[in-house]
Amino acid sequence: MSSPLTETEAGGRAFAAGQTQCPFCSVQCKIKLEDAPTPEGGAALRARGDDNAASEGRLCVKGQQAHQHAVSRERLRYPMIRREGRLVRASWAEAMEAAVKLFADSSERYGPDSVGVYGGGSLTNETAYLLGKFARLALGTKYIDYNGRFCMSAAASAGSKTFGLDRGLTFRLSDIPQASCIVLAGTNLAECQPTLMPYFNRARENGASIIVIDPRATSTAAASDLHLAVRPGTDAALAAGMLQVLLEEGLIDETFIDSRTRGFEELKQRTLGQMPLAQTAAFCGVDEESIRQAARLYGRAPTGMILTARGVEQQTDGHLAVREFLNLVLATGKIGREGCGYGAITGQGNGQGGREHGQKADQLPGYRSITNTADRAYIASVWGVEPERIPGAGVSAYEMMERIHRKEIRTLLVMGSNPVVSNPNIVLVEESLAKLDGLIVADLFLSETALLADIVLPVTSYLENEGTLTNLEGRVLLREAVRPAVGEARHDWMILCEAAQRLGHADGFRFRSAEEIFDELRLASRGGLADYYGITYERLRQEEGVYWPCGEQGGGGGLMFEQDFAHEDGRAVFSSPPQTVSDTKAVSPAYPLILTNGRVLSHYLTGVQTHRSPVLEAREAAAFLEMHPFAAGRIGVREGEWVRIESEAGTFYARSRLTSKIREDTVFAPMHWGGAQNVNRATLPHLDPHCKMPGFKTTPVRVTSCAAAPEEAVRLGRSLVRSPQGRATRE
Ligand SMILES: Nc1nc2c(c(=O)[nH]1)N[C@H]1C(S)=C(S)[C@@H](COP(=O)(O)OP(=O)(O)OC[C@H]3O[C@@H](n4cnc5c(=O)[nH]c(N)nc54)[C@H](O)[C@@H]3O)O[C@H]1N2
Ligand SMILES: Nc1nc2c(c(=O)[nH]1)N[C@H]1C(S)=C(S)[C@@H](COP(=O)(O)OP(=O)(O)OC[C@H]3O[C@@H](n4cnc5c(=O)[nH]c(N)nc54)[C@H](O)[C@@H]3O)O[C@H]1N2
Ligand code: SF4
Ligand SMILES: [Mo]
Repeated sequence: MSSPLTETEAGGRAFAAGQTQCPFCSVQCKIKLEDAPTPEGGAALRARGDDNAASEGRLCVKGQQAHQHAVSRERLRYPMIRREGRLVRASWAEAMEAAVKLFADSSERYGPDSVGVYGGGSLTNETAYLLGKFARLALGTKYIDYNGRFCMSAAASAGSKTFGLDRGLTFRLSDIPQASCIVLAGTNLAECQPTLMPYFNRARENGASIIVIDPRATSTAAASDLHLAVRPGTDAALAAGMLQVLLEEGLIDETFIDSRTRGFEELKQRTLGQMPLAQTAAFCGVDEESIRQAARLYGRAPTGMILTARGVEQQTDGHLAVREFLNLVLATGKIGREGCGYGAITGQGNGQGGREHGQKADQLPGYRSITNTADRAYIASVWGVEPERIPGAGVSAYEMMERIHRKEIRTLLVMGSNPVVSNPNIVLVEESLAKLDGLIVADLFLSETALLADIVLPVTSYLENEGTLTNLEGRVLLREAVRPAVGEARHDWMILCEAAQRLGHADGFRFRSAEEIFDELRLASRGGLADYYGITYERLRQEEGVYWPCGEQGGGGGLMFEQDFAHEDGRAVFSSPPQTVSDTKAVSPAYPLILTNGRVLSHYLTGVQTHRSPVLEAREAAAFLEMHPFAAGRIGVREGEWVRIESEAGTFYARSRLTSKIREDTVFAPMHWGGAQNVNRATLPHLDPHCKMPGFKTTPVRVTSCAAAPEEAVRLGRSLVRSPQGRATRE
């Protein structure tokens, strides 16, 4: 097996300057990395945007600084094993032997399903594919899921049910300027995919109206024509209200509905019996006229797009809320032609590819289903095993934590995620991880989760690891390595191959390069919904990425559903669920405010990477709580002081930030901090029944000033809570 070049082999310094790709969000901006002399005569790295079809040469502040974490001294350089309570240096042979022993012992004593695997959307397609294969064949467990459950599951399940297929954007980025009306619901593009903003600005210059639906007047809303400051968790009702207006005012496309869809009559009946628009408006906390105006702008526009992101989707009714927006797309026939379509704005760098090739509990490569007999038989034939060898469906990411809590899962491998910060209901998750017989974490850093591990495996970063990633528009991109591995770090896929061999499953895991894995993935995805068969490394090197589906016949066009949808009869499906208001969202005298959460420009997810970049960390160094000055005034909270935020699930701390850009009944915290500043200490474990997405974005809370004891908050913010077994802690 080939191994990555070590620093010594490469002369202890960088390879020649090269082209890479930002490790953060789903745009996957291309980067030219250069050695640049510093004024002091030293050498540093400089990142410049590299021209390409998606980002058009732009980079945001995170992309400009991404290499800072990759070259950080805090990178893990060697494996570690916990001995007498402390993580100490070990050789790869020792660490792998110990990891495999944990898997094997667990499996022997409690059965193969006592081992769990937890992946992530930053992993390359090759690693994500191999992780699924590793779980099913080498470990023989049904329990695998990944952090994308918290990210894409609502939109993905809604897209699959409505169109028969889920690909983030159903159009090309370059189509955006052609749209005459764009609805941005629960997305803060300006901070989360900043390099895409020029596409929307161009649409506006062409006369498009932009409608933003968000409880906060975000920087995205600042660039809009109409902002609906919706009460968190009420988007489904809002979209249903917009449909009511479209029907009342005859702004629907009957030809499209007749020829290309199913289920409109039921939806029409539901809508007739729906609550009056004034009541919807009151429920959503916006005025009736704005709902009418939004519906008219979208309905009357000759072309239009609707995009949703986590604000709409991370709800206990996220699946249905997205489907209500999709009803609008279908009812107006705004899909399958230029300037039209729906987009679920994928989040992570490989949030798209990471959800296609088998690291999801119910999924096999190529978007195949693990419960479908033909799909199982096909993948079994590619893997050279009997279909019975492939276990059945497992459970979602948070449900794995519950099973760990119940001691059904005893050993867990985490690759590319920091679940002890990113899951909802962290109090339970901490207890769960402390109960494990074995926790093995493969990461770049000692993340909050790695700190709890029994075995820590150092992996290569985006600068060092070659592979493909699929961006938010379904464009597969090849990211080549530009630097040697740091210390003894290994590629994720190599770790999986070696573990499989040590578990006695060398067959099927004898890969010598990422490209060899990709070639097997191509075959495994062949004929599936996400078909990569026609994509090769050679093609990816020559073209600026290739769109899937791309089968034997080529394909690879970016605009979807021009003729047919992906359901067997070629039609898209309306949904008409009865209107319900989930009581988990209700505030009460004890918890009178609604806590929502999200992102800021300079940090990425749980912050493991961006907190290690000095430039990014300098921009935001602590969690904050955005609050309306009136709400703050009522409870005596002053600007900049520490506040305690409590829900039924738990408590976290943040510094208050007073702003009239947020609804009075809502507070907002970023998700980028762990420890006592982790917003997920307060989020609740309620899951959407359709897709198991947690209701991250709507939690009833109370806020109190803790000006009297700010040290408590600061101290807790910097250290992790010691677990019952005295596992690890960060000093
Ligand atoms: N800078 C930065 N960029 C990122 C990331 C990051 O961590 N940092 N993460 C990446 C990832 S993985 C993802 S998933 C994406 C996320 O991208 P987004 O979904 O755009 O990000 P969020 O900030 O989580 O949420 C978006 C907006 O939803 C609003 N919101 C909250 N509750 C509601 C609601 O009930 N209804 C509506 N309509 N809106 C609501 C919030 O106020 C927020 O402005 O970003 C990607 N890009
Ligand atoms: N309250 C609240 N919670 C949320 C959200 C929210 O909006 N609100 N958003 C949710 C969403 S959308 C997401 S995507 C999740 C993300 O949640 P996490 O999965 O916890 O996100 P990251 O912080 O990206 O953690 C990734 C870890 O993998 C490591 N890593 C990076 N690249 C690699 C690699 O190539 N290989 C390996 N082995 N490791 C690597 C990083 O160092 C880091 O420790 O959080 C979810 N949690
Ligand atoms: S974070 Fe996203 S928008 Fe910013 S440079 Fe990276 S890929 Fe591009
Ligand atoms: Mo995400």
